[in-house]
Formats: sequence, structure tokens, C-alpha cells
Amino acid sequence: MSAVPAWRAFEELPSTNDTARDWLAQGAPHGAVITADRQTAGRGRQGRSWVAPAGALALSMVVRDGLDGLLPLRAGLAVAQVAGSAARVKWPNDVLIDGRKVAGVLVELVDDAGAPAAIVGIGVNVAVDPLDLPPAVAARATTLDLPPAQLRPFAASLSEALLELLTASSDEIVRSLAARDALAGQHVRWAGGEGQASGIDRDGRLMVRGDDGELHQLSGGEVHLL
Ligand code: BT5
Repeated sequence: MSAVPAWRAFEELPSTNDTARDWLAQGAPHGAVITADRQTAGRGRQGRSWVAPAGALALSMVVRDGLDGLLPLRAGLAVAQVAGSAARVKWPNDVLIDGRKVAGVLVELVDDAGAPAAIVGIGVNVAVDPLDLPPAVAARATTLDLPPAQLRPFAASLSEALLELLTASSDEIVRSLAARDALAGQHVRWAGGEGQASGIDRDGRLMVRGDDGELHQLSGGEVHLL
């Protein structure tokens, strides 16, 4: 296992991604990790918010190497590996257990004085009481239901798993994803049509065999299970 080079743990932050971004600008090394036990302004994608009450792990890693289209999925896989055999990765950035969201990933690309870098933000309901989530979120969420004392060990295992997966080849990641793919074989709808999800390619695109018979390679956006 790779050792995390630097770690800063906070009880509460607005968003670990923002703190990690500041740290990156000050020279944080590849693999540096920021955690918070609670987040007051956690972000999801596309302006959505991420709720992180007590028992939710908010973790951000500074990534300087291994930036590719698989990056959010590497993070999802890391969560799934630590969360256990029931966890599935839902393209492009969720981790589900029994069809409910237990974790979300937000990758933000950063230009660090001309060098590409990224902040990989991961929120995991490690020890969350679902009653502490807004009802609309709780209806589609789940928790690992671990004791609060497991938050730090979980964060350490997750960081090590992610560091390791950042160095794995695209083929290895594609193979691991195939074994954990929440959408594989499912009928899905996306902005451009409907079809059957047929795996994830080496560039992190979701392949969908459309009802029109064409193979579509989706590189972003939302898909909904039908
Ligand atoms: C995500 O966005 O799922 C990315 C979440 C990333 C959060 C981490 S925490 C550490 C770092 N710092 C940050 O500020 N962010 C990152 P998206 O796919 O857009 O999903 C957002 C949606 O997930 C919301 O609109 C809710 O429906 C749902 N959601 C919010 N909080 C949740 C929770 N705790 N558990 C399950 N679902 C949740």
C-alpha cells in the first residue's frame, strides 16, 4: 500500500475541495489529503449540494499524476473497495449499495501554474444517521452504518486505496469496474435517447447500446435507470 504523503484533518470545513485547492496552490504534494468530520457548504456537481452531517466523511485528495478520463471512476472504485463487496460504482461518480447512494465524487480540474492537477473530492456516508439527512436526500441514500470511531480508519484506507488505483493501468481499472458496474445490462435513459448500458471504456466513457441499435459512448452528463 502507498503511504499518504501529507494529511490535514479538520472537524468542520465549508468544503474540503476548497481547502485542498488552497493547499495545492501552496505546493501540496501529489496524494495530500484533507478531511473534515462535517462540511457546511459541500458541493456536488452542476451546482448541486452535498450534505455532510456528523458521521459523513468528506475527503479531498490533491492529484498531480494519473489525470485521465477514468479519474472519478478510480475514486469510486476506491470507495467501493473499502466499503465492501456489496458496493457498486454508478457511472460517472456515484457509489451505491442496494441501489442507494452511499458516496459521491466531485473531481475539479485545476491549472497549477501551467501544470494540470485535480482535486478529487469524495463524500461517504460512513456513520451517518439517515435522520440527519434532508428527507428528499435520505429517500435515495444509504449509510455504511459504521461506528463513528471508524471514520478515521476508513479515511486512511480510502486514501491508500485511491493512491494505489491512481497508478493502475486503464485496463486494470476497466476490469475492476466491470465487476462493480451498477449500470451494466440495465436499461438507461440519457439526454440523447434510451438503451442498454454496456460497460465503461478506457477513457471512462459509458457505452450504451441504444434502442436505435447504435453504440453510443457517453462522456459526461446524467443517466437514469429505467
Ligand atoms: C456528488 O454530486 O455526488 C459529488 C459529491 C462530492 C462530495 C465531496 S465531500 C468532499 C468534497 N468537498 C465537497 O465540497 N464536495 C466533495 P452529484 O452527483 O451532483 O450529487 C449530488 C446529489 O446527491 C444531491 O443533489 C443529493 O440528491 C444527493 N446527496 C447529497 N448529499 C448526500 C449524501 N450525504 N448521501 C447521499 N446522497 C446525497
